[in-house]
Amino acid sequence: MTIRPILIHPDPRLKKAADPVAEVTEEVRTLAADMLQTMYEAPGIGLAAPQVGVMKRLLVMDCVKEADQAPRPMVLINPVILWSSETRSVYEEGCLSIPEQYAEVERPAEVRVRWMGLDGEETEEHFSGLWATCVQHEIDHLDGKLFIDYLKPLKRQMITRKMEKLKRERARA
Ligand code: K2U
Ligand code: ZN
Repeated sequence: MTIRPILIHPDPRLKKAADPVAEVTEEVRTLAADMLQTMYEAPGIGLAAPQVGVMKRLLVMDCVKEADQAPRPMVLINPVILWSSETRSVYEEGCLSIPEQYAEVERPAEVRVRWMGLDGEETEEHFSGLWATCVQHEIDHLDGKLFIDYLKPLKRQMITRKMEKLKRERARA
């Protein structure tokens, strides 16, 4: 397994829609394992393939936060949101591609998602709470959408400028 570098906004690959995964190959399995390792190391609770520069509709997440609970690593391939609740919830979101920037984002509080697992089987699950927020944040990544796209233009521009400065500094280092 390899920790893969996470792309930082602005980057054209973070704004493109990713392509469906046709079949679960050895390469897809390796990607999923690398993404989980990269996510835990960040640390994060979710990660989408475009964030490591791979334009495939694959995301990983593990929103178990209690240290005394067993982790629940999940790999979702070609995920589709089948249903979203009317009720909405607000969460202060962050993003591993937009480090150290946080802002409140409102999303449907519960979603029903269908996806293909690494075993090639279709599965459906109802998510609520932080899992619902996270899976919607990750599926947005597969569609080239970032949480800052939900913010007012001035706030979004401010964050983008900070990331451009960060990238200039990292390039010099
Ligand atoms: O996709 C990503 O960049 C990882 C995101 C996933 C996420 C963002 C907002 C809300 C839920 C999930 C995070 O940066 S992972 C870091 C993190 C950890 C705990 C709570 C919020 C964010
Ligand atoms: Zn993100």
